[in-house]
Amino acid sequence: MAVNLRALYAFAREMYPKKNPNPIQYGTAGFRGDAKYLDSVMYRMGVLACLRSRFLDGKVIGVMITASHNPEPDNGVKLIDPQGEMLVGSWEEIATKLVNVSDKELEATVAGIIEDLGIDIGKKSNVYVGMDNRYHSPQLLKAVCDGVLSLKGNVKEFGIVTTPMMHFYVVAQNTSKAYGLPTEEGYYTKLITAFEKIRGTKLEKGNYKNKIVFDGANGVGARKMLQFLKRMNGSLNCEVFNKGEGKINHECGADFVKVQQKPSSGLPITEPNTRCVSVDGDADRVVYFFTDENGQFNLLDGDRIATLIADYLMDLVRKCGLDLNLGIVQTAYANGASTDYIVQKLKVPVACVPTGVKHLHHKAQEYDIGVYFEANGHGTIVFSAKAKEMIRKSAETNESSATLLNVIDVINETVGDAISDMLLIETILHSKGWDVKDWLNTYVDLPNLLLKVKVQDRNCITTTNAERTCVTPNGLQEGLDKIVANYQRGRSFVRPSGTEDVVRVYAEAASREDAELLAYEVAALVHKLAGGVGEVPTLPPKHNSHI
Ligand code: 16G
Ligand code: ZN
Repeated sequence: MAVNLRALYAFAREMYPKKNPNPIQYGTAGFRGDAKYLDSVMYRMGVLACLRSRFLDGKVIGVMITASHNPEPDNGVKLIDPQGEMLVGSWEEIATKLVNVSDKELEATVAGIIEDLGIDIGKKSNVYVGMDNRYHSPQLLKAVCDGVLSLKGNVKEFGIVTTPMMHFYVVAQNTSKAYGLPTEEGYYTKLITAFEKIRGTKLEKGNYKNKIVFDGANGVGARKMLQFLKRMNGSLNCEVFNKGEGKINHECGADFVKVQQKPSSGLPITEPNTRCVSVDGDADRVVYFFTDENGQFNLLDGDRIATLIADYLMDLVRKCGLDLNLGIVQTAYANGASTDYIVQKLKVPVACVPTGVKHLHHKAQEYDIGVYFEANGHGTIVFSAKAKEMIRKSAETNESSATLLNVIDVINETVGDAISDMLLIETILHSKGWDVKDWLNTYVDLPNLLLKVKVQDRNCITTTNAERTCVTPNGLQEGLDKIVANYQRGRSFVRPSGTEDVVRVYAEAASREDAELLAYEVAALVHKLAGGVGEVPTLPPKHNSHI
């Protein structure tokens, strides 16, 4: 099949001219930015997805249009590799190059990619595309489709979906449906069937009450949760709020709750200790929270979720009598108390990797059962092929193994999935007869704070040791070590953000006051040594903690 690359330029010039004069980079979560500049980015990502599929013998490549927890008017795009993983690093560079060339250079750049990688342009190409519910998403989706079509690839539109649903479809199709059916019904059916089998008919146990409040962040997760509930026949008593009447992620959702450490607005909670769950705009992150009878807000974040799941799975694996190793993967943002709990109480191996799902996912695949979560609530569990096979065999005779098989089916192993994670957490709390307080009582979080520092060029900060040690600029790590040494249980690190033009500062210490002082001392040091822009960060007089 001859593909006329000339058409690429004509299309680009007429329909999707490049408007953004500033270079953009394929970061930890793809391209993100103001939607008004993204038409040409989407078109070119359609082109790239089509090439990638051809490069991989026609395997399905996914394209998800979303800016996750960012507010509007942002939007974004990321590519999904055949096994449901994030786009491989070497193609991130190609993506960055392709998006930044001028319209005129497009044809030659694509020709160069085809030649360099020896892509057979006559091969089949299959691309799946989905989007979140931002108002500009449909127009951007059309641009992606046109990109695929301009190289004569096949494109299938899935409309409004969560990010993890898109990952699910890609894997389902590429595994010849062994993972599930690559349809919306296939996704619901797999998760709900497994969830209801484990839950049985006794819906309440011990302290566990079948009542949960769901904050949908005015994003796609709310719509999909309502679809789940329609099909669940009351097995989960869940009320959905922030269904889309307000702005996406605005004063609600998992990121707001985690960063601001307060409940989302729009939730009519009257009863203290009500179990609340918040997802982000594209429903790949989840955190729990509740306000107790003293009005105290309590957060159960990704670290809590990881420890709860690991504890439950270890117990289940023991009952199965199977020799399977389980490990937990965290990032530097994990609360020090959670890491202590994992090492001392759970006695499970724990690894620390750089921020971003791809790093966690790959590390987790080194275990038979790998549990990975970022503190922000992004994570899942992966089971090796060997583990699945052993569990499947054992399930013929062992009831715990049969339960574990269903647990695997509740989990969306392809990527963090807020709704699937929530169904698993509900399963575990139900099985333990726990409510949120029992869960919170497992350990006490160290007070912590996250700050942003604006600098001229955030890339002047480079790190090693899973982002826990600064390499450049000179003297920053030494200075940071000196400051930290003055604080009891003090820990701090700095890293350039992968999604915003800022440097992030994390600090934790034995008391809230100390965590705040430490964070501001480190932020001031970063400002001084890394070319800070504007005012030196200083602790606000009223100890207003969350910036
Ligand atoms: C992206 C990452 C998320 C990470 C966040 C950090 C994926 C799919 N998403 O949203 O895992 O926590 O970036 O943002 O990898 P930052 O670099 O701005 O701190
Ligand atoms: Zn997200």
